Amino acid sequence: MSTENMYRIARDLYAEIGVDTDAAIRRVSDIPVSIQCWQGDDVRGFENPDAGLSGGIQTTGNYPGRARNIDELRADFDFAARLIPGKKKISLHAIYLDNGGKAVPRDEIEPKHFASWIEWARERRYGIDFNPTCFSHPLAADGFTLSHVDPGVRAFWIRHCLASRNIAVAIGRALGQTVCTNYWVPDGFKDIPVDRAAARARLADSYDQIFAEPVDDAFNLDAVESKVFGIGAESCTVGSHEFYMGCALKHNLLLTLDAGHFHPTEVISDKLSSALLYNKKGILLHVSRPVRWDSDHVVIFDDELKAIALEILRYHYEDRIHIGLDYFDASINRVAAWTIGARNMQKALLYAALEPTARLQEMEAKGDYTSRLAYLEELKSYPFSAVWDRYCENCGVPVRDSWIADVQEYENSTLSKR
Ligand code: RNT
Ligand code: ZN
Repeated sequence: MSTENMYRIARDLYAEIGVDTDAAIRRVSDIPVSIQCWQGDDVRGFENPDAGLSGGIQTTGNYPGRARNIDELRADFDFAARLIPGKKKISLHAIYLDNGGKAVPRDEIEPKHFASWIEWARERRYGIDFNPTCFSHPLAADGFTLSHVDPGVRAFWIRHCLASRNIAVAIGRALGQTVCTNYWVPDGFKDIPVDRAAARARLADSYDQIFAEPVDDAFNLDAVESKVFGIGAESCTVGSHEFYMGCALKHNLLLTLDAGHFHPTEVISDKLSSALLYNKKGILLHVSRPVRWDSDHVVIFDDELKAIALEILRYHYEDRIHIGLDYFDASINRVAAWTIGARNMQKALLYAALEPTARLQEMEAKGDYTSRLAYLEELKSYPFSAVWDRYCENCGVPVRDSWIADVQEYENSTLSKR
């Protein structure tokens, strides 16, 4: 059925509460969402796909069809991208390098190892984000990298981060866009340490070295990601939230907030307006779905996802909040996982763009909390889905559930043959 009639009714209904649905669609079409490459192959990469995933993060499940090489990953990503509306970036990790079959030590990676990614992204008008990979490596096997007690190991990871930053700047220059480079290290203690202070001082010193030289903001923005705990590092995470709040302010970096990296009743939607007051640079989001722990489930259209989107749009934070997805589920079709999560992120942004925020804020300012609650609840049953369908149609991507059959077909013809 065509979206036209339903959209017309929805547009009129939203107009009655002062919301311009066409403007909402235009607004959301301009917000890039960075999609994590690592959903496609269970965070293995191409450095050594058989090396297990380490660093206290885990993919569970063995659904058939994971991408085994660079061509398969790109083909799968392209397939998903055709099903997802909106502006896209791909977030790459250093281990997704194109080394032409020749092993390159992680502290020697160069922009040329990402040249084919740049060309691929340029043709498709995708932006790129970047991540040094400080896990799944023999020198990270004991759980420490940038805070390692051995100066030689620590120096190796500093060189890897510097090499990654250099690659990110080169990508940004080549594509004429801004890369967000995210630093996350798994460093932490399984059991209660007696010198967490020294570990944190070493981590701080590593970042002093990594961020010593400024780079051009137009091409690269560095971001640092905290965490509360990891598997095998339950007692103390060296790079805690407080650590990185200070680190980001000191070095003028983006603060990365991952939805799964806080205590289970804490939500990142509430943190944005506080963090941005003091951190003028901005925030990188790792939108994820923690189920009881940092489980990295596929993002669904739940209250917290809507709250994140609402908080971004209510205060016009689009320029300072960079939206990235970070989840990895190996128990379902991975192309579907990409599509479901990214469509949901887009859906939440559009949902937020349809809020009559100024009116609600007026009620709140007057102390009329009754009306605020009443309207917030009534808004939930406005015909949002008709606007969403229209947005998908405008973007030339499948409307409603029609994409599911496409993915099943791709599974039958391609993924299941791997
Ligand atoms: C780990 C962090 C980190 C990774 C990716 C692969 O807990 O969330 O961002 O998930 O870099
Ligand atoms: Zn993350």
